[in-house]
Amino acid sequence: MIMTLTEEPPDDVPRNVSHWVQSVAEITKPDSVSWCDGSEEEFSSLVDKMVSDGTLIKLNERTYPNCYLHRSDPNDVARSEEATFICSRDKDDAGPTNNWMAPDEAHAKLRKLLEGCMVGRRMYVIPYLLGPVNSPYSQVGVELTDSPYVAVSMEVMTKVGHVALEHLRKDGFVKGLHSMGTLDPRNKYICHFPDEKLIISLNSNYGGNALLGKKCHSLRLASVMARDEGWLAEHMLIIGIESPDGTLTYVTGAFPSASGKTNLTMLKPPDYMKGWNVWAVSDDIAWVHLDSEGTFRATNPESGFFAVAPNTSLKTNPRIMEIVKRNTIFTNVALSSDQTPWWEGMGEHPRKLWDWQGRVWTAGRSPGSAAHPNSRFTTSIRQYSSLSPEYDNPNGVPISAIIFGGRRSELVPLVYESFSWEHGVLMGAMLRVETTAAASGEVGVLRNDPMAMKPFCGYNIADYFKHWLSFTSKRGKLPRIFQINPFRLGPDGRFLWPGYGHNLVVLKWIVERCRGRAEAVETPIGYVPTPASLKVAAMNLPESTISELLRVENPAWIDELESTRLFFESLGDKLPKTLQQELERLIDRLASDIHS
Ligand code: OXD
Ligand code: MN
Repeated sequence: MIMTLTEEPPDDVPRNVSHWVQSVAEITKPDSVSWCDGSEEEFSSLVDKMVSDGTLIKLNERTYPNCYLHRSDPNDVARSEEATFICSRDKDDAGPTNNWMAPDEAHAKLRKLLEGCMVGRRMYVIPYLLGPVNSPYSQVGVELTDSPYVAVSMEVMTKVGHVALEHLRKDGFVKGLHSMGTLDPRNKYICHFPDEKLIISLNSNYGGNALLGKKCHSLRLASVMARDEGWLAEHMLIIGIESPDGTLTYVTGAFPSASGKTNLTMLKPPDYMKGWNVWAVSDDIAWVHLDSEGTFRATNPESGFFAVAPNTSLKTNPRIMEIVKRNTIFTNVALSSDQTPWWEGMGEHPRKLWDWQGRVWTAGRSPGSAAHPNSRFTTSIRQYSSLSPEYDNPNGVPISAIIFGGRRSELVPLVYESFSWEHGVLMGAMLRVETTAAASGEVGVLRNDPMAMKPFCGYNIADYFKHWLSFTSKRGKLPRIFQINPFRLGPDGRFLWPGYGHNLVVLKWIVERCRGRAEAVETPIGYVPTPASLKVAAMNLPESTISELLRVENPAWIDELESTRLFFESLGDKLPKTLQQELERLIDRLASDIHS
């Protein structure tokens, strides 16, 4: 029985919200409408209902209390970039890296698909708040969905109910309409209407396509608002790095999907780094505003983790392994006979296993992996013991550095720092990384993913670069900019750097650069650490490995910049001149270094 869901809007619902809900219901024709209040009772009753109709499988209550497994449609397992559209009035505003559809055309097409799509279903109304309570930076959205799985996931990932309605009275809200429809991949659309602050998503039930507060609102629509209002909505983690003297240095980091952002956010310091710690503020998204003093301040719009399961283990991320053992929804992981979840990279696999589609799976005999490579867990950030006490700060945390990263088996050194903000913007703009399973499509191919925002920037990427560059003219204390690459391979095809907890050595160098303490050598691409400044003695890494990790190979960089040049050319006339000049300068530095 769903006790807390009512057919009538609660008293605190403003009329503009109830009118919109009614107008959507007239088109989609759900059997009933339920207003979500985000309470525990509501969560439990939704979960119970899904367990009884098979949408969720209850996991072992003794070892995984209050945990559930959801198996998605096998054709609906990742973000669908090919079905994602920016419906700006002007095509040029969507730019060359987005799919565009004219708003009228999109409305007409979607209207047909929406007609009666919720018949026989309940429509959930989910008012949600993104960001800290009482923060000038927070935003409200209302998602309408016919998926109870989306409803409970939104209750983990955002703040649902009264708290959102309270904020809504002060500011406007983003409208999000989602229907699983028939899950027909040929009619899948994730459409964003920046001028109407509206998202319509049809025929998918996968996280990034369906939890509209996440990529659709917090990044695609928010990036447009950020451009117009002078702030940044970024695909970035936020962490506070505590050094032994108790000082906290906050940094943000942009890495493409499934490239270790969650692991870095939850880094557990290695034994040889006593007194250091990493406090999590966000593992995926950062909203960064300039305050009246000119400090960049970052908040996390989200309230949960929606992270990739495979390769998460006690070795790679011991801190998350603690928290996914309770109150967690798993999607597309494998299941053992004692009802516990399993995925590749977790450790030895149990004798009997069902794969992510519920089929019996035997290692060495069954095809493919037991868990889907993009299987996920959804869990509340509140469960995390190293959550920064500043997570809730309505003013956010002050940012000293911005880090770019991603998988590069060659070329990019372990860490280096830009010469200036403009050079750092170039570093982000030319980010080219190996693709992962988070989006549908080929895995492991190099693609340009500027600032890790290629799939998430809601407007013309060239204008986005211009927006980044505009911060030099503001009265701001610009953060330093770095790039890191823990994924460089040696000649034997193995990772040169041990990664995971050891990445704190790299973060320490960054912190010390921010404090003007760590040494670096000037190379054509930027400041690279001296081997001594990395102080890796305790890690017993041979000196030759360290030099390999820090090596800057000029001819290979010149080749890389050729592909940057082609990428920039593909962006057309809007590419800011400053960025072009930065690129030419970098090429000149590399060329003259070769010839000197
Ligand atoms: C995510 C993604 O789910 O980036 O965070 O795809
Ligand atoms: Mn992400």
